[in-house]
Amino acid sequence: LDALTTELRRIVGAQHVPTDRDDTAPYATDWTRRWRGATPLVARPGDVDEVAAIVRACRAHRVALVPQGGNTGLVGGSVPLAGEIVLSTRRLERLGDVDALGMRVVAGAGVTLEALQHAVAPAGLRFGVDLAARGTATIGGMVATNAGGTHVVRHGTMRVQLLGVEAVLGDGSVIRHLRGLRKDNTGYDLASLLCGSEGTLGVVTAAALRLIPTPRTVAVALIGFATVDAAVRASAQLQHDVPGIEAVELMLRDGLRLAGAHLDVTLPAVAEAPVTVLVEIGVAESPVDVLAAAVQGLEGRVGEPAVAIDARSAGRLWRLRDAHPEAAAALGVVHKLDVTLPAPALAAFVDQVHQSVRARAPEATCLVYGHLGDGNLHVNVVGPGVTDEIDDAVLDLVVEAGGSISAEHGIGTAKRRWLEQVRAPGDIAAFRAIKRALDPDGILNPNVLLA
Ligand code: FAD
Ligand code: 2HG
Ligand code: ZN
Repeated sequence: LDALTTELRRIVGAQHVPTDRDDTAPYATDWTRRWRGATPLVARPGDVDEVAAIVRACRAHRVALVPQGGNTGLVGGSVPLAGEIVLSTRRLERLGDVDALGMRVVAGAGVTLEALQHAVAPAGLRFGVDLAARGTATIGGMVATNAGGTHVVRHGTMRVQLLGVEAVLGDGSVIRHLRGLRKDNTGYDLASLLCGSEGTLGVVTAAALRLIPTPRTVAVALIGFATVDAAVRASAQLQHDVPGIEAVELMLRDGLRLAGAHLDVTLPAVAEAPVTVLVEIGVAESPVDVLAAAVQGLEGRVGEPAVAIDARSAGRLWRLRDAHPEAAAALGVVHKLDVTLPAPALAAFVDQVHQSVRARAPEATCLVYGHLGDGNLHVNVVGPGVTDEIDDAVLDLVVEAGGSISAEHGIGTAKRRWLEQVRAPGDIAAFRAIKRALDPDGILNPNVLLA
């Protein structure tokens, strides 16, 4: 390791290879605090050549590395759990000029989502993926996890925004396809392959990204319902009837109360409903009329919806939704299950999951919220008696219902033991063949995805 440290210091400069425990500790614990490891050093390269040199050095010394961006991942994939070194991409912060005509931009892997949002806004453009960790999550990490977030229902996941990547593969070679054309059928789609690979195939160093026009007007409504079933039906009806649906998010009364208390804000009256749905539409004209008419037609509603048409009050409603993970984290170390359910099975699942947690850990808090429009629920379980057995019980329910055990956060370390049960043997064999081809010595993120 001493020889490797010397070599890495030569590559990136000594100041970018911290080895003191105090300096490396923040890189070794994840956002949830559930996954804690240790690392002998962190390497912080400043460009793609340095990344390639680091990967080659690690390969020569047979030392594994964990790529890390903002360290906001929620499945334990971004931290060194078995003494790996950490390759931090945060210095890869170069952001290219915004191409307003082609509606695209090239961003370094270390650019935060928020920095990207600020950079493209003056051109009347925005980025199709948004999530509450925007201040810290990086473009590289979002590519690596195929992040979803709150606008997938309209714009798709990270993969849909991706026009190309630059990356260093596990064998130290560089792939680069950053022309960023909308249509470009010239061979295998390596960007798509790297997207969602969770740092196991290559270190993403830059991405060419699709941008979208900022809608002229936006309206948000928080609508109350008596049951999850009514909310599921409303979600489908809204998506059928209303143009420009940007988000359809689910919250339950206890989660909203917790978020309100965490933010120290008064909740709108509709928050008293057992179930609430936050809907955003982005359209050219008169969003209020469109939304009001659509809301009137929904069955199973409770109370008067809170409606926002100016950015400040829309922001206030969104903050209640965004604060859910933070508010849950304030209760302790949260077990997070990020799952997709088929729409017809979603309401029953919400009941079953509460029952299942109550039976196993009666004093635990179980919060369910998420991206209703995509059938993506976040089950957060925290408190006394929460064990891996609860994770298993929840994921069993998901599999029985024909859902997915990972909607948007990935497999990471947290769900690795589940992968072989949910993917066909042929799929797993193909995964392994790809892994062997691109990372022949298995030095990239060895604790993640494949056992
Ligand atoms: P990290 O946490 O650093 O890494 C995540 C994974 O990607 C790890 O496996 C890591 O090894 C790998 N990786 C990171 N950078 C690279 C790179 N350059 N090349 C190769 N591999 C790399 N996720 C959603 O999908 N939707 C949400 O709505 C959402 N909301 C969130 C809200 C909060 C409050 C928090 C804390 C997290 C949320 N997340 C959400 C999870 C997280 O923000 C995403 O997974 C995000 O994409 C991670 O980005 P990051 O830069 O922090 O990556
Ligand atoms: C969200 O949608 C994030 O808020 C985080 O994906 C979910 O913390 C979670 O479980
Ligand atoms: Zn989410």
